[in-house]
Amino acid sequence: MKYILGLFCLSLAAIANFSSAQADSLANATAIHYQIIAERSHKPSLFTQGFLVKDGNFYESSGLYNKSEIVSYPIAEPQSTWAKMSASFLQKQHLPDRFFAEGLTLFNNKLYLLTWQEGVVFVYDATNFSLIKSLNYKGEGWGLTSDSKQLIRSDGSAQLFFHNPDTFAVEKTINVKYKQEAIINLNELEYVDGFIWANIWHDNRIVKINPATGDVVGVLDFSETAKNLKIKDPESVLNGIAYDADKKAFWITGKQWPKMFLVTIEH
Ligand SMILES: [Ca+2]
Repeated sequence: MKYILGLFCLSLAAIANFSSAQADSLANATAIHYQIIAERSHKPSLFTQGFLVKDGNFYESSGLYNKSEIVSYPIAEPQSTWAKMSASFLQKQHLPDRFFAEGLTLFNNKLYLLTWQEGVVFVYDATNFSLIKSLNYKGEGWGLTSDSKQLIRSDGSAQLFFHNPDTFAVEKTINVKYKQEAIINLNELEYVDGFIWANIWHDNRIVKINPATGDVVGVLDFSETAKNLKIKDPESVLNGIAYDADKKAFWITGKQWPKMFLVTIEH
């Protein structure tokens, strides 16, 4: 028992060292300065996996087996509190119980939804959330975004996969790094003005990535705001970056977070 406990402690220490090694490798990256200009409620039952904005509405996917769904709702804060927010979902679609919803993106008025380990991407009509088709892929699904030509997927590693939107075949991959050190655990994604933004799983930082090289060009540290939420569940991590083109700002939230924040980048 002692031996097993020792091994357990050792592996915990290894994990801690590994993540602090990554923390250190990003510590010297250029800090992205930002300002929180607004906040609003976020429904804490949503285990946020994909998050985006289009034409005044949020589109969000929520994970976990038996509970996975995609929803849309207006950016304008409802008069009622989040507790009544389910009434104000514009559209909602549940997944079959055996699928764990992951990253979500919009391409040609279609919503593409990854699944975690099921190897299936679902394609929905963005207007009414009806299922158009499903496609298969190999590997895990974590985050998803689009540069208007290809769909870009993360799988929890330092690699990003560029998929053909019609066939979902992988056409290109890049390795995300800062000064040659791999940046792993890339999760929710957002493509904005020629750069990919990715939040790091179990970390409160968001990296800005050059999609041509995979180089991290800046780091946005959201730790202070995340810690102020005083969330108890260790899995309720920051996960959700949605660019609001009208406001030229990012909405940032997390899994089961009670709030989301509107953030402008200072140049
Ligand atoms: Ca996103």
